Amino acid sequence: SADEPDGDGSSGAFGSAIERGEDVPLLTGDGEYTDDISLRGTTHLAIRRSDHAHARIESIDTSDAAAMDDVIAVYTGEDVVESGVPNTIPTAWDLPGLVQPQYRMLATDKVRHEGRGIAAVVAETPHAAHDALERITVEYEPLEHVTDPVEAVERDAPPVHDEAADNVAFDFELGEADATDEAFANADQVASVDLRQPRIIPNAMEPRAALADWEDATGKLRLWMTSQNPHLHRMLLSAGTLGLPENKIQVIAPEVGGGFGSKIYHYPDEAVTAWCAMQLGRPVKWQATRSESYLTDCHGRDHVTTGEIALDDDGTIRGVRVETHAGLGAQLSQFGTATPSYLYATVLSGQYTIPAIHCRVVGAFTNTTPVDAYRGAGRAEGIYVIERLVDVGARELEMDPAELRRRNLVQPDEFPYESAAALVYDSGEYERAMDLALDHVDYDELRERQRELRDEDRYIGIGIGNFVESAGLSPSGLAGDLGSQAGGWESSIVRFDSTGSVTVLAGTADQGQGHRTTYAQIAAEELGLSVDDIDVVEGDTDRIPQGMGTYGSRSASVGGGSIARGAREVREKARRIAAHQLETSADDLEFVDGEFRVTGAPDRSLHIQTIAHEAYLGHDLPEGMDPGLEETNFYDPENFTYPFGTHVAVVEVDPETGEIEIERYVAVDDCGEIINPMIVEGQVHGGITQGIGAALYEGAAYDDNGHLQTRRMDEYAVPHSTQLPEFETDNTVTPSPHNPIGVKGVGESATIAATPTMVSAVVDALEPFGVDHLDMPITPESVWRATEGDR
Ligand code: MCN
Repeated sequence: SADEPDGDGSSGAFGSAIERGEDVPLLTGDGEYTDDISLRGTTHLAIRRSDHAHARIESIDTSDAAAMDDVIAVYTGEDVVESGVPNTIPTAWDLPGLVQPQYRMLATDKVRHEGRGIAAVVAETPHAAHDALERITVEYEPLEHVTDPVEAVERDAPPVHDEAADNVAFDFELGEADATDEAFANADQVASVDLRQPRIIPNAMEPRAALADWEDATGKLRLWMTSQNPHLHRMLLSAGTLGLPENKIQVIAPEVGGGFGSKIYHYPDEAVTAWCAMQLGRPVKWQATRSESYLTDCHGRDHVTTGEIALDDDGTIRGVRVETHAGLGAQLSQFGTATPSYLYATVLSGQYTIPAIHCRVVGAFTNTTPVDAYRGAGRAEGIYVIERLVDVGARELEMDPAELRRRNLVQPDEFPYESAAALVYDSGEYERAMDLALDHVDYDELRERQRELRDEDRYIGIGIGNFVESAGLSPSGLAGDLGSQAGGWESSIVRFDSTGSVTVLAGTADQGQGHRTTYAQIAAEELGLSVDDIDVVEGDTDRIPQGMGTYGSRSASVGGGSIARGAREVREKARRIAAHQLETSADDLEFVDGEFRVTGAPDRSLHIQTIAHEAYLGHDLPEGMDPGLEETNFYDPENFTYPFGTHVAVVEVDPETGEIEIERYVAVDDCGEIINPMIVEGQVHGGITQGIGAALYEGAAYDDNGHLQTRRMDEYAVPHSTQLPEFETDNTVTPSPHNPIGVKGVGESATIAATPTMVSAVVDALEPFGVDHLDMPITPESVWRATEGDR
């Protein structure tokens, strides 16, 4: 069950807005990223990519490129095949009936999306490698292509893979179809919405990069890379791609400049980098250009959906029915199957008691960049659908959208709450968070002001976004039952050294989230120390034997849970040593300020750091106790955590120009116990920004030839700081019973909340124009067109 962090609390570390220790090197240019690392004799890799969306490769002539100065080697997909390595980029999540086409490091027979790697040039300098790319001659036979997930599964669409003539990778269903049909038949009203969630391109500050070093004498590969999960990369590289045992691969993630999901995946490019190093016996470095990132980083979302909601006249939601076509891109990325299926369909109940839910998802191959998890992954898409449905339902019933939400919220005494979409929510006080958010904007007064302004032809809109998300996928057994090839556990080592300092080694891998600070806070709290006594190490598979990594907002709950458990074990061992040396029983010791004190005789005490020294001397330990003071912990939580909250946006929309101004943005989040309120607020700020980006600006576009049109920063619009309001944030705290420190994730919450909130606000502003829904991104042009007839 949930307990408070169970140090004595005197350290005060847990819950404090401690400044991020990692920021000084990051902000002063001392952070070491993959591209900053150079080994003696490093060579440089550039990858020739397909400029066709779909084509048969007739021939590749590399001779001119190979003859260029400073070019060391040019390889094609055939060379990789001939090398005899397994050469598979594996899928990491199976689904019933899933079609898994071959996915090699470099294409051999066909290219199936623009940007697909065809050939690799290794040269003495990056420039020489890039120049040589242009001297490779590729002859193609262009083939028909398809980029839209609905068109892809239509009868006459060209097949992306021979194995899936209908382009259907999977056809997934969740919930009870018959019960849902019955709920719809018996309901007073039905409202529906057709919507698209466009492709999002991740835009991490640091594009992907890899540096590989092969040591022939030991047969060991060292690979520095921009990874959110080095151990997972080690595992997939090992068996799937290179055929090396795991103990012959060291994956190191140095500083990683943002990921947002895109650096979870095992891409062909890093594998090619490693393979080239193995061929040449020289270090090989690959650094993606920004355009390469747009073309090859996994994209997010790409859903086309019809949603329906069945309601009674009093506002009771009876059922929800959803059918989605999810674009998967040309190849299955590792979790590209899980994201639009389990992670999506299971949150369709949102914060509401909905007795009947049915969802069908058709996963479609298209001639586009592979799609996988992007911040909010699946949960963002699902919450968007349910929140849009609640809004259109409220319109249908002519009921205030806050009121309709309130009437259906899961109540605090209903937890654990099992939804009709197969999740068991851990804990929550949804109405309290919603009320707090509405109070922040003076909701009733604001509605009044909205009515008054409409008389002056001014249109403000109030958007409400209620969300609940499944964060920290676990336990491993459940994940495995559903098809995951990864575990839901996390691992850590808590190690005192003989001077009394502590090193925490964690299997997660930060890309900006602040783990070095928050993990130190957890350990400091449990051990009665200051955060300055704690060093946190992540991102090196040789130093940290096992781990699953950072994604799905799991690090605080699963990684942090593991650290807390490890620290408690260490503390208990220290207690036994203290009891022995103080000649008392362990039960007679209290732990205050890092000291074990004999109850009633506080002058008889030993500090845990002194005990650490003793533990490594080993001179005077209890009978049978091994020396040392460290603990390796594997922690597999009993379930997900379920962060939740309500966001409210107030916008003013000018129907004449289509311009949207965000007046206010209020976010009330509940992520359980808060380790560091400043870091949590930072996560919320970043998340809102990305949600607003998706709602108003972002979206990948393909032209009629299947070429990505949004392939540069001036073509793909992310929000600028000047386009954002001051965010107003607040929290409620409902501890999760699913981990030892009562935390819930927060890394994705605000991204999940912000898209429905923003769309709700703009659509609310345009109610007088009869606008029920607008697809993202809602641009001035789309507003202008939607209001055209009524201006
Ligand atoms: N935290 C806290 N108290 C809580 C919950 C979390 O203080 N109750 C802290 C954590 O200790 C951690 C941070 O908040 O420092 C985020 O924790 P968590 O929600 O566990 O998420 P992860 O650390 O697992 O990070 C993953 C999540 C995801 S899935 C995406 S996508 C995302 C995100 O984090 N990508 C990010 N935030 C990002 N932030 C940055 N800077 N860069 C990214 O690429």
